[in-house]
Order: sequence, then C-alpha cells, then structure tokens
Amino acid sequence: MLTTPKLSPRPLALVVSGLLVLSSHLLSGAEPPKASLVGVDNFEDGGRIAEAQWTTVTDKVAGGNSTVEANVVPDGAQGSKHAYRIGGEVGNGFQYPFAGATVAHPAKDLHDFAGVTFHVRGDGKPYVLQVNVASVKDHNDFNAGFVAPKEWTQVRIEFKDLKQNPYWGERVPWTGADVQGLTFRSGNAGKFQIDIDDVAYFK
Ligand SMILES: [Ca+2]
Repeated sequence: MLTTPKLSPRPLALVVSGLLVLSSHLLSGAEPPKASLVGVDNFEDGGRIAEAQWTTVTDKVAGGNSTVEANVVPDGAQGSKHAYRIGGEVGNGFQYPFAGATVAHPAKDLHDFAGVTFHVRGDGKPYVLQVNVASVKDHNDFNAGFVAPKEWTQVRIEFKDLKQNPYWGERVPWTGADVQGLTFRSGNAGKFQIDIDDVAYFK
C-alpha cells in the first residue's frame, strides 16, 4: 500500500492564501502609482506629455500621393469629451504607401516600461503603430500591427513585440531608453479613418 506522505502541503497553501489576501488588499486600496503610466495624450485640456506635438505624415515625402487629415473630435473613449481622428486615403504613388499621424515628444527613458496602450475605434481595418526611437536613423522603425474595431477598444502593445523590417536598413537593439514618439498609420490602399484616445506608456 502507499503510505501517506509525511510532508503536508498545508503550510504552503497557507502561505499562498496569505499572499493572495495581502495582494487583494493592496489592489483594493488607492489608485496605482502614477509612475506605472505615462500619459502621452488624452485630447482633453492638459492631458498631454510635456511638449508633445502631433503632426500628420504621408508618403508625399517619398513621392507618393496619399492624403490625411487629423483633428480633435467630440465623443472620446471612456466617456471623455474628446478624441483624435485620423483619416484620409492611402494612394498608389509610392511602393510602400502610408498616411497617418505622429506625436513627437522629448526623448524619454522608458527602459523599465512594458509598452504602449491606447483606445481606438475605426473602420475595422489593420493599422500600424510605430514607436519612434532615437537609435533608429534610417526609418527602419519599430512597428506592431493592430486592428481598429468599430467600437472603442483598448489596445496594449508590448515593446517586446515591436519589430523592425528584417530585409532592409539597420537593425538596432530595443532599449526603450530613447523613445521620442509614436506614429499611427495605415499602409493599405484606400480610404481609412480611426479615432484614438488615452495614449500612454505603461509599466
Ligand atoms: Ca479623451
């Protein structure tokens, strides 16, 4: 017959249970530390990272014919008053056409941050988030794809999932130490429109 193990699992279970109680107590307390989130822009008054500037970008710089407009619009995410609408038409005048909007800010050391979060709604099409870092000098930027559903949806993109193009340009290590902005863009021919809101870096 099998003998009963002498080591009871009970003490371990008690420790785990104690940790869970402590953890839930902490979670139910005050708001998380502000340092866990750096807001880039919420498109309400005063909700932006210092000196952040939004501009539109298209492939016209490379001879393309894509168009874009970007404006603050009413009816933001999470019941807020405003969001940022980026819309236009991706053309066919450049081999890798694109149109979108970019926010530039002074370089921030985000090496201990995990990624970018934002809320988005749009036309159901795929888009690209580009994280702009000072160490990329040749436009072989760090990118990740996302889809813009019709209803407001939070997207979280982790820095570890960003990729440079493997076929051209220089590949540099991701450090997170020199993040200086974000670009939201479409690369699919035709009309597009997305609203974004509550753009932030998260730990
Ligand atoms: Ca907002």
